[in-house]
Amino acid sequence: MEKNIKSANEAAEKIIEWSEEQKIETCFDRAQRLKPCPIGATGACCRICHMGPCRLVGAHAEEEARGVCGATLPTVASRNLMRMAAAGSAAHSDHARDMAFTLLAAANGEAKDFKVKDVKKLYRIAGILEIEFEGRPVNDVARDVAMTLIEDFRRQKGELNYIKRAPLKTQERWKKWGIIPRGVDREITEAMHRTHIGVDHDPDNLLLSVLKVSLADGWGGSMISTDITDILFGTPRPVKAEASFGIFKEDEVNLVVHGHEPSLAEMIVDVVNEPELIEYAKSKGAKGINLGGMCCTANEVLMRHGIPTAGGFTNQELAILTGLVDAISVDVQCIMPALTELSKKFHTKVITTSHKAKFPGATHIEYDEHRAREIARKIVRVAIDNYSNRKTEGSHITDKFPVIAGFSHEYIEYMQGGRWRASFRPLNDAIIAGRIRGIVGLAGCDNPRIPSQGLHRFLATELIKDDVLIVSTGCGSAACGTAGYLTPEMALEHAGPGLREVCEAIGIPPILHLGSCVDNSRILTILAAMAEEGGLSDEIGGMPGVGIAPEWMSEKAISIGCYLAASGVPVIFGGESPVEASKEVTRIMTEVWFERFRGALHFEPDPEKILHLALEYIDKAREALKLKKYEPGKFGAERVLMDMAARRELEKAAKPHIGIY
Ligand code: NFS
Repeated sequence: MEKNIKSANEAAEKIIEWSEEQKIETCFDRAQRLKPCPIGATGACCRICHMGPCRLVGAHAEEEARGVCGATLPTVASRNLMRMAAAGSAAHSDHARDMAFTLLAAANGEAKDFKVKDVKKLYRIAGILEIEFEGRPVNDVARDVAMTLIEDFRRQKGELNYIKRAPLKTQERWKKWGIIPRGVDREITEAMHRTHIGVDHDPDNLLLSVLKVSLADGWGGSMISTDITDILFGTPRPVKAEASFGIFKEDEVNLVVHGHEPSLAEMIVDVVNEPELIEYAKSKGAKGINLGGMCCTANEVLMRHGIPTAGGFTNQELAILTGLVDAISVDVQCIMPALTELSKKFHTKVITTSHKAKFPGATHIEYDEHRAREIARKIVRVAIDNYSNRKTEGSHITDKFPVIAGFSHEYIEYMQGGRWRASFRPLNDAIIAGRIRGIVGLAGCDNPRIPSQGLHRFLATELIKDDVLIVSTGCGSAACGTAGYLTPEMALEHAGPGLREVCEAIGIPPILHLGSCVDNSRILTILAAMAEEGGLSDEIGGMPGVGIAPEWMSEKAISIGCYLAASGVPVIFGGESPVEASKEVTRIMTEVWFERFRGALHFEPDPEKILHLALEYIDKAREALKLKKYEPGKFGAERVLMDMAARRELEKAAKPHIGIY
């Protein structure tokens, strides 16, 4: 009998097998037991009022099927999508709001444990926001930046501050179709209003509003969060770290930070090195304190401090199953409620820290940025105190892989020319020359309904083989990291010859880890910079770039997919479509959106087809831009060692001012 693989990650699979032997249930078992409702899964179930739920199936299963109020299938499917996008936008934006208030409190001297770490980034953002910064005290500038960005949440009329960061042509498209967000909160409220019974029933109009509420995330919440996090904790630069379950240490206190908001985690990173706490750990018999991360909080502290990651969404229960985690401190989003029940079978303490996210059975230590250090210490002490309760049971796994992370927009710019000539010219030129075929943003969750992390791995290897540079975020990065893909060696072994040359010349991996899911905003600013640099498209639309979220599951992923589509990026999601039931909605999201915005949102369960569609989009964009036809293996069919002669040859072939070669 063929083995039923639940995770494509070998270490994860070993733990899952162990849990099966122990008869301990995980999300993988529940995913197999609970089949998705075929009506709800395709967007045909309306449950927004109490005349229903109306299930639009049966004799009138086509587009004309109606609920009790008369709402048609396209209306119902687009309303369902809108609620997902609104929730996703709200999640990222509420996170961003907390970051903005933390910056404000730090600037006012009220959150004494935090201060502006990256003054250069603060000035850069102040410049974008047209805030005077020269000669002013840093905290005054920080206060003005925080207040200006806080305005983005509550503004009633006008435009989000960052809309102007998009290329003009992209902005014009938004203007033409009326989807420029005014204020984040207003768009989310309006999305909820429009989807109330008896309001908006025109699928096209509803779907435009899906784009609007999602743009409020991409060019609002997420971008604000990325910028403020960089300002407070530093803009990432490449760091070396490790990934997978082997990061846990048998003889040290293992504390995991899990969730999304980085302020508390930053403070924990700081306090675990305090001599008193290390001494305290030693007094309990441990050799030290070992901090690891999970999901996007992991990505935040990995990008800035090289804190190792145990992986993404589907790895969280498995971390507890190692038996080595003394405490897991969670903040918000993507935290499985199953953790508390599971932790009872082990010694792990689950610590909740946000008033927004409480779990029955967890220890609650509420985070307050005004007392961040004190609270961080308290959490570390809980983990230390629990070390002696560690039992021997658990699936102890030693697998771990090196990871290079930390590719911010700023660093990518810097690596292409150094301090004085930083630009996107070399990247654009490498694409123009066909050395790099295109760019794919590989993002989104991992999912227990398929052999989890497998699609990320398949697409990552296939795309780089085809000379496609990958930028990854969120659990896409975690899936690549825990498979050992986030290293420069990956380019030597798996990348196509053109991409390999570029990677070798700069010394970068072919998969660039950009950060957490809110850092998908870095993809927007990178694409905007590439448009501004010239030689490719003069807007985000039309670039040889595609977004892929092969294992998505969260509402945040829908919001991300939609803001990328509205910005001009064709996006392909894996799995079955949540609007599958309506052909009209599917048509609007693919054909109509592409016509208007040069972006689209597809759902495609077949991984081979995802790959094919992505490459087709890239090649068509190259053709429309009149770039050289991509020829596989054209560049350096044999492995080229980049000696000076080779560099000169390359420089001749490309434009003379190329900096990275
Ligand atoms: Ni993104 Fe990050 Fe992961 Fe999915 Fe959840 S952790 S914010 S939503 S599961 S990628």
